[in-house]
Amino acid sequence: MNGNNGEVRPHQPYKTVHFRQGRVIVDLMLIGEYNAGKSSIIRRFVDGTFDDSLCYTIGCSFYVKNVCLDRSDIKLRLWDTSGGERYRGPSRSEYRHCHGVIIVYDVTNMKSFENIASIWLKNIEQNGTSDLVVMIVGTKCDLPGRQVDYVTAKKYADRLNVPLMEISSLTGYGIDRAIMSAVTMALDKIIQNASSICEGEYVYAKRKTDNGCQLS
Ligand SMILES: Nc1nc2c(ncn2[C@@H]2O[C@H](COP(=O)(O)OP(=O)(O)OP(=O)(O)O)[C@@H](O)[C@H]2O)c(=O)[nH]1
Ligand SMILES: [Mg+2]
Repeated sequence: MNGNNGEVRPHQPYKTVHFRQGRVIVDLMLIGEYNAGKSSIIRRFVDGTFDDSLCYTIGCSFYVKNVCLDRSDIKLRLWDTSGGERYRGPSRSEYRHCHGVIIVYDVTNMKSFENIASIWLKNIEQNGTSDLVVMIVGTKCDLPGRQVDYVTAKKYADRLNVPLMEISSLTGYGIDRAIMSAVTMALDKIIQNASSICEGEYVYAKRKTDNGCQLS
């Protein structure tokens, strides 16, 4: 998979969304506790592989995969971040590159779940844009010794009105579904904010016209 630390311009809302030419870019950032499993999720989704000796992440870099949603090509950039003690979440300028955030916790580590409220959501509140879509993902659900049960986590997420899914990068369970749900949520927001859409067969066209947006 290709990491990239190059400059990426912050997002401006799309004036016209061109689905046909595959020019729509969706940026999702993964945040969460040190060792929670963020890089492994990206690796599994982008490369289809799992490495049990993955090194911790330093800084912030992105990985690209072209995905297809409702017959439209979308360029997905997944931003990997560090969960280390010295990094307590993305800065304002890092959030400005992104449409959505996936908060990752480890189901075998209660602290990684408790820190969602005390660190990661606070960080989003302080630095995130108002348009950011948020999803919570509990990973490593293949492992024994679970500390966070699904029902508790789901109730918590429901109270926040944020979707929650459990996944495993080792087995691949739930990975595609979780990432593609986040892409769909982000795309909905992009479309809501656009003033026109050039979509060909795109099924979102219906929703767009419902919102009073012009189709070209
Ligand atoms: N069994 C199992 N192990 C996992 C899973 N996901 C990650 N791991 C392991 O957990 C450790 C940490 O995974 P990373 O993906 O590096 O975690 P991270 O959140 O990127 O960590 P930082 O970059 O330090 O913030 C690695 O040893 C992974 O192999 C999973 O779904 N199942
Ligand atoms: Mg990492």
